[in-house]
Amino acid sequence: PNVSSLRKHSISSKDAASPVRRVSIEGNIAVGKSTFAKLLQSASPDWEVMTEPVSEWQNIEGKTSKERDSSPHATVSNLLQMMYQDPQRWSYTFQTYSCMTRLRTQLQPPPARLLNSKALPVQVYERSIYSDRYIFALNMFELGCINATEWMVYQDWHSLLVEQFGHQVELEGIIYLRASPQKCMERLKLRGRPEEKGVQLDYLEGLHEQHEKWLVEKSTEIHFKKLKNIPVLQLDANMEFKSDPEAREEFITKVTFIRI
Ligand code: TTP
Repeated sequence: PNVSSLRKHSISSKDAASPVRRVSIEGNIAVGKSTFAKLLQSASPDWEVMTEPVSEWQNIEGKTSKERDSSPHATVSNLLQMMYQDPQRWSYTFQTYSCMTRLRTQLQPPPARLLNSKALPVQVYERSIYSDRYIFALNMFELGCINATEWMVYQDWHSLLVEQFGHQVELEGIIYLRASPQKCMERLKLRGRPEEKGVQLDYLEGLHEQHEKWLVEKSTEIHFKKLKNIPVLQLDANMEFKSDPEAREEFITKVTFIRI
């Protein structure tokens, strides 16, 4: 199927269980997923982006929102920074939290504007609960930053979450923004997120390999049947699609018309 045919399909299934189609944008750190997501959103009112909850990983308050109101001095932790500073100690905790916060975000109902749309709404996710597991957590396990017991526990609860909630965040397709690790490194430096200062090229190379194995070579051992058959649209994200209008146009055209 292509995205436009997915849209046709969704006309007839508008009253079915899920009134929206969902697509996930995948790709290496700093490849430009959020830039691309904004581009899609601006290209059509029927596309709605669910952004990644990175700021929650940078500011964890050890209290519920109610408790926070009555105690403004709660400690704030930056789990993203803790993970980069001491990956052996914090990777498991980070991966638990990033997956949980993502699921919570993605489970939120689409805005009324989208549901009332006469057209065919598409929700665009920046990453998915699948890249949490098959890119990052797996990579950390292979690097020895998540130990065998933590990996077992992670996979166990992850599978349970997918079994229980997977149908509510089910994907129609994946858009893979594919760029060289060197290009991602350039963009990472340009953006200058303080927590990522110590990220080395070999870490990005490892993550690139994980994306290739999952989305191109299809050699990652995937535990969910539906995920194995999801169409993947690959886009050459080495192109400067942030600043080059032609590249942007090409991407939009491909997403709308090309088979994925
Ligand atoms: P990304 O999800 O790659 O987001 P990004 O802001 O780099 O994307 P883009 O520039 O393409 O829009 O990662 C955000 C940060 O969180 C990054 O430092 C990597 C880290 N991270 C992990 O370590 N483990 C994870 O499971 C995830 C999802 C992110």
